[in-house]
Amino acid sequence: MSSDQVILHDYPQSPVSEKVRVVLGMKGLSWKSVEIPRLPPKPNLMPLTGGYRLTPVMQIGADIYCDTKCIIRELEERFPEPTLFPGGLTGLSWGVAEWTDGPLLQDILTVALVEMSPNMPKEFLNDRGPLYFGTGFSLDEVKAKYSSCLANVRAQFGWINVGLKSSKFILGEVPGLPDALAYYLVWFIRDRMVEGDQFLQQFPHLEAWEKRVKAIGHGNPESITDLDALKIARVAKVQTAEQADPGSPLGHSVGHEVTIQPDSGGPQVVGTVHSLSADHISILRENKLVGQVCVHFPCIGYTVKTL
Ligand SMILES: N[C@@H](CCC(=O)N[C@@H](CS)C(=O)NCC(=O)O)C(=O)O
Repeated sequence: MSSDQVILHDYPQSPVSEKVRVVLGMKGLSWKSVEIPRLPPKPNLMPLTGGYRLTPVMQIGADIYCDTKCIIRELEERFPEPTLFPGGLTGLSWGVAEWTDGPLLQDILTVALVEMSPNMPKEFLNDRGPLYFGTGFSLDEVKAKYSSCLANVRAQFGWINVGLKSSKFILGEVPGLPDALAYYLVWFIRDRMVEGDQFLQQFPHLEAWEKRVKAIGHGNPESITDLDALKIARVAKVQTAEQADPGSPLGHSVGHEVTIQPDSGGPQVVGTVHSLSADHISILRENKLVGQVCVHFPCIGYTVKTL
């Protein structure tokens, strides 16, 4: 197996994974897919991530990438052509992610949860409610925000629609990261909103673009089992070199024992700092099922504490 073989731990219904699947399609990659459970426990993912439970997770040998920011950054690094940043618009594209994965996603999560709640199994609601709306989650409070969130989505999809009047993709004539960032949200609304098809009809340029992005596809995925993925990690060596970040305002240093936790909550991952930059933090961990792995996180959206 090539040392760059991408393994995505995902499940078909995951919108955030759809963002990465589209990026894999843009890059025309052949990749392996491990279908993981939609609810914890995820017993054959935890040895790789050390407790991180969100979806998707990317594995390349014994290197484990948590969060789509980190995954996409690594994909661009390893497979630079075709670039996700046509015209060199790297900074702007990551800025777009702060909007699409932030306030726009939050509006859409409100709409989707309310739409799905009548048919949602109790254990799913009990998991996703606090995950996306905090520990004080109340379905009634989320329902009260439905109309204003739908109005927000309408306004923001309207901006994208207008922008697509005169160009094939968001940045111009070729696809780039902002297309994947916006597409997964349209995919999410179409799939989860009962009248999603009707809602989206008011955005004709966006719908035409949606077809173009869909046609890009997902590259060439092939299913493997979670046990295969654990074995691949076990026989691989960590590829990431040690890297310090003397400018870290938080004072993190290679060799420190730290905990890393998503700001949205969930278990802390414990490990030894191995590689740092303004954008990422990578830690080394040991587990008897997989040996030594390097687990990578973005800095934004995660809290790191030195032990
Ligand atoms: N910031 C994370 C968010 C990931 C996320 O919220 N993913 C959803 C799936 S679409 C999730 O993890 N849901 C709970 C689960 O799968 O256990 C990222 O960009 O990867």
